[in-house]
Amino acid sequence: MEPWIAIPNRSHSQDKYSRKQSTGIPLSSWFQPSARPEVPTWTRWSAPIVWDGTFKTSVLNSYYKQQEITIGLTVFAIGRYLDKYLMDFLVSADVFFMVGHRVIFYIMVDDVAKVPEITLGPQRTLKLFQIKQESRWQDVSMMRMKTIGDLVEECIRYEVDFVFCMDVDQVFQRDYGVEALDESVAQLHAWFYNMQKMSFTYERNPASAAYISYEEGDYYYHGAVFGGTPLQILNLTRQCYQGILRDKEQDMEAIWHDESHLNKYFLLNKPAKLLSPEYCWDYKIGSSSQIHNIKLSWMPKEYKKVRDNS
Ligand code: 4GW
Ligand code: MN
Repeated sequence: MEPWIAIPNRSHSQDKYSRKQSTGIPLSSWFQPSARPEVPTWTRWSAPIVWDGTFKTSVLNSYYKQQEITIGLTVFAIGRYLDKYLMDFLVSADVFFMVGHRVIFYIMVDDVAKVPEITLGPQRTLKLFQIKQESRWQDVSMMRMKTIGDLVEECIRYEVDFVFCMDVDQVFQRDYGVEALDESVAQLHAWFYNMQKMSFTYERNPASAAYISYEEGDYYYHGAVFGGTPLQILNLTRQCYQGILRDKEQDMEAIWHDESHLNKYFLLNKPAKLLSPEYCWDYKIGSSSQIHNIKLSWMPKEYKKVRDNS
C-alpha cells in the first residue's frame, strides 16, 4: 500500500470510543419484533434482526441526538466505479443516511480530480483519500479490508462513534437510520436470506482461512455492507485481511474474496445486530411480500462498462 494522502486535516484529539458508551439504549425501548411476525426477528444468539416496521424511530433518534453521535461511512470508488457510481451513492447518502445526525463520508479514490462536486447537507463532512489502483479487481475489493483498518486506526476512531463500510454500486432509496447502529452489524444477503445454509456460497476449501463446512454457518452475509464501532471494525478488518494474506501465501483466493472472509469472521464473532434485506435489496430479485420499504438497493451491474482491469 502507498501511504495515505489525506486531503483534510486529521484530528487526533480524543478517542470517541473510549469517551462514550456506544449502545446504551435498551432494546426493549425501541425494538418491536412483533410488528413483523412473518419474518425471523431474532438470531439464535439473541441478536435483533431489524426489519422495516420493527423500530421506534423517534425514541432512537432522540436518544442518539442527545448523545451527539457521529457516524462514519467508508466507500471506495476506484477506476470506472468512480465515474459510474460515486455521484449517485453520495447524493442519495446525503439525503437518506442517518438523517438528523452528524455524518463523515470517508471516500477512497484513485483520482481525486475526478470526484464530483456535490453540495452536502449541513451535518455532513466529506474526507477524500487518494489510494493506488490495484492491478487486479479482486485486490481492489480485498484491499479494502487493509485500507479501512489503517484508516480506522489513523483517524476514524478519533472522529466517529459508529462506522459503516459499503460498496459504492448501490443507492439509498429511503431513510437508513440509527436503528441500524450497533457494536457490530451484519447485512443479510438479499439472494440468500430465505435459503438453507447448505446452499450458502461460503468458501468450502478447508485449506482457506475463510473455510466454513457444510454443517456450520448461521446466515450468508453481504460484503457490501457492514458496520459497528470503530474498534469492532478495526478487529473485523484486521482479521479478514490476515485471512486474505494467509490465503495469498498459499496461492489461494476465497471464492467471494473479502465477502468469504467476512462470513468467516461473523461466524466466529457473532454480530450484535443483523439488517434485513430491505437494507440492501437487489430489485432483480423481483417483489417479495417480506420486503416492505427498501432503504438501499443495488445498482444494475454493467460489468462490460466497469470491469476492464481483470
Ligand atoms: C471487475 O473488473 C471488478 S472492478 C470488480 C470490482 C471492481 C471494483 C470495485 C473497481 O474497479 N473499483 C472499485 O472501487 N471497487 C470497489 O469494490 C467498489 O466500492 C465496489 O462497490 C466494491 C466491490 O466490488 P463490486 O461492487 O463490483 O462487488 P460485487 O459484485 O460483490 O457487488
Ligand atoms: Mn457491489
